[in-house]
Amino acid sequence: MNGESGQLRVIRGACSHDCPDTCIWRVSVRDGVAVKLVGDPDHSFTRGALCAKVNHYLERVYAPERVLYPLRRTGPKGEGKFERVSWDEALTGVSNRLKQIIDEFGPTAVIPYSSAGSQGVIQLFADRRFFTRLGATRLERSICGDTAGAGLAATQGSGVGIDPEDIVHSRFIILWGTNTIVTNLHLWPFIRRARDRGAKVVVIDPLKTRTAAAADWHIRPLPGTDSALALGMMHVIVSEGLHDDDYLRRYAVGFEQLRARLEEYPPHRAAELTGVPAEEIMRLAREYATTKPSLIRLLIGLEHNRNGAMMFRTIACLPVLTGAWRDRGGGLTRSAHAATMPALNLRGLTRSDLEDTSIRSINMAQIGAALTSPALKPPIKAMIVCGSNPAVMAPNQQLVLEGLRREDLLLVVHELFLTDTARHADYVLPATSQIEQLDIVASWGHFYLPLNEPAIPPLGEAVSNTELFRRLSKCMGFTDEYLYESDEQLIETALRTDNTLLQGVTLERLRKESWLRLNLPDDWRPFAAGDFPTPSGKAELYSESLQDRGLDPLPAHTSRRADNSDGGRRKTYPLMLITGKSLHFLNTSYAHSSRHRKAEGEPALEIHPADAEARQLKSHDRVRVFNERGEVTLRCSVSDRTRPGVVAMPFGWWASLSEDGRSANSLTTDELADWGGTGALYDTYVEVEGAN
Ligand SMILES: Nc1nc2c(c(=O)[nH]1)N[C@H]1C(S)=C(S)[C@@H](COP(=O)(O)OP(=O)(O)OC[C@H]3O[C@@H](n4cnc5c(=O)[nH]c(N)nc54)[C@H](O)[C@@H]3O)O[C@H]1N2
Ligand SMILES: Nc1nc2c(c(=O)[nH]1)N[C@H]1C(S)=C(S)[C@@H](COP(=O)(O)OP(=O)(O)OC[C@H]3O[C@@H](n4cnc5c(=O)[nH]c(N)nc54)[C@H](O)[C@@H]3O)O[C@H]1N2
Ligand SMILES: [Mo]
Repeated sequence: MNGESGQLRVIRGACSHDCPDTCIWRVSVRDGVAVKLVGDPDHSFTRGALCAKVNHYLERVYAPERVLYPLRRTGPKGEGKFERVSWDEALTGVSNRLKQIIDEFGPTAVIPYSSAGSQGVIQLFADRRFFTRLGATRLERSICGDTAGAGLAATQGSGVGIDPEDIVHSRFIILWGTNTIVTNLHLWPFIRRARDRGAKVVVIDPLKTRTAAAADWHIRPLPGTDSALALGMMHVIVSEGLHDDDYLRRYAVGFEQLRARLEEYPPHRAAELTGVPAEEIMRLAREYATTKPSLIRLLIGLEHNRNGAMMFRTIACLPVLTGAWRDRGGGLTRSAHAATMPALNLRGLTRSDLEDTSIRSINMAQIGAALTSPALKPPIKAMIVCGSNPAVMAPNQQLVLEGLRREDLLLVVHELFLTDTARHADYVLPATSQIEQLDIVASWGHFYLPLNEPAIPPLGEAVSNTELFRRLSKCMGFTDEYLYESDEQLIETALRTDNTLLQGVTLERLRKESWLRLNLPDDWRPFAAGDFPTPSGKAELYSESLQDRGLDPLPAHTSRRADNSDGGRRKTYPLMLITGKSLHFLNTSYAHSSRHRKAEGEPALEIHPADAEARQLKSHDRVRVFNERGEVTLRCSVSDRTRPGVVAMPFGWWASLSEDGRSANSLTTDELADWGGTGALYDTYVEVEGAN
């Protein structure tokens, strides 16, 4: 890998962070040391620019605090005291404990906990074969995207939308519950190009985010009321005859039933439910239906609600009603994964054919309850974490920490840094960064597939996720060949598919060309002529499958927030709390780095002047934010960045580095959304008072 001494070599790769943009990069290496990492200027999506985080990626790689050797705990759980041990000692220690636990409680006393720390295809799924072989409790990894996808699928059969780059053809763009400039930065130049050609950009978000501030029009519904907003729009569209009769007749079912349902949502009722004036709803409906092409861009924000799936399902009816799918740049777009993931041979990669689906599964948003519940039989006695930081990212944080502090729990964490989760581990095992490992990265924000070649050898004794599970398999004495496939073999397996999207895409070709555009026609309109992969083959405005599952077959406003029907919580804790993503962090990653913390500034509770006044609070006051799950103390910032009844604080700050050892997720609920399995994190109520 090292070239001749002193020679500069450029190695191509791609970011593996859990972000839609999947930037393609070039790493300059001299004598085995990466000296520069820049965005690939030849890539039409990345265009040579990275982001506020990855601009400093080499600082992350070479950070003095990186975990480079296996560590064994020496102090109480959570204290973060460790001694260096050899890989042999660590693996023997882990496998001996695992074997004892399995002997006593059976393999389901073991649970994996992994998420998209690396979303490279082989690293992301690296743990699946091992835990299937073990027969461990299955983890429902649905914290991000599953409810959004399931909601869209109820209407259109899948989460597929148009190529995000086609947004340049759009003339009316709704960024609905997504903060593009912060979370999906590389899409913004495409939106700007559309705007230069006359497009109007609308943001629908309770908060005045950076994106909302940069838009032409900001609409601010109460959180969780977006179904009512969409139904109000549909009422106007249908009553004014702005719908596409021909498209509906050919490609949709249930228009008559929907029309009847819309009677319940005249603009004045939608206004009452959403807090958006009726005139604004009417204007939005008319402009949306009459400006073509019109596009709705969704991402994640909306799904973290108890009615998250229903909101996606309802919004997906809009482009069907107006026939927006007919136009290039029209329709809806959310996650490219909806098309690319089914194209990959994930069954072969994960060996899901070997999975015993009768084994219990636990939702990752409810890991706190799982680790602390006395009723769970067998209890969870071992958890192996890889590519996730549940101590900070999972809701109901105090319960999660209580679980992680259990002395009888074997906790193994494979990490680059001593995160809050790793601090509780019995063994911390060192993980490679993206420039030290091989992978292909399937993006959820565009349709290019990059190969990431390792640019430098692993630092210290770090190993990739795939290598970790090969080592664990060996020390458990497993002899099955499929547990020992090399990274190259795993990539080849993932690409072994007949799917047209991946036709001609091979590891060999990727090695030559570095990244490939997937085989989509230049002008790709997935639902221009129907072809919805629903049971009826049409867009389902009325869904029999939802009805069969005991759910409302029609779009509806199902939020319980606006009234007191959910146990009166609203009375005790009257403010809704949103805890969204931060510009300088990537979820909880980078939140320990002083550069990024400084850039992010001290975290603050955003509160509207009316709510602040009622509590005699002013900007910079220290406040206590609390509910039945916990409390967080921080400064407040009084402004109209939020709306009355809604407060916001950033997610991502580590509890161990926060006042009182608590951060945003100490307050969030671990209830799940209506369907799809995602945590309803943003469906959280709090009260705020001055703190001394
Ligand atoms: N810089 C940065 N980029 C990231 C990430 C990061 O941590 N930092 N994380 C990555 C990940 S994993 C993801 S999933 C994506 C998420 O990307 P986004 O979905 O864009 O981000 P969120 O912050 O979760 O939510 C977006 C917006 O939804 C709004 N929102 C919340 N509830 C409602 C509601 O009921 N109605 C409406 N209309 N709006 C609502 C919030 O106010 C917020 O501004 O970002 C990715 N990109
Ligand atoms: N309150 C609140 N909570 C949220 C959200 C929110 O908006 N608000 N968002 C939710 C969403 S959408 C998501 S996706 C989750 C994200 O939650 P997580 O998926 O847990 O993401 P991170 O918190 O960044 O943790 C990823 C960890 O993986 C490590 N890592 C990175 N690369 C590798 C690797 O190659 N190998 C290994 N072994 N480790 C690696 C990183 O150092 C990091 O500590 O959080 C969810 N939680
Ligand atoms: Mo996410």
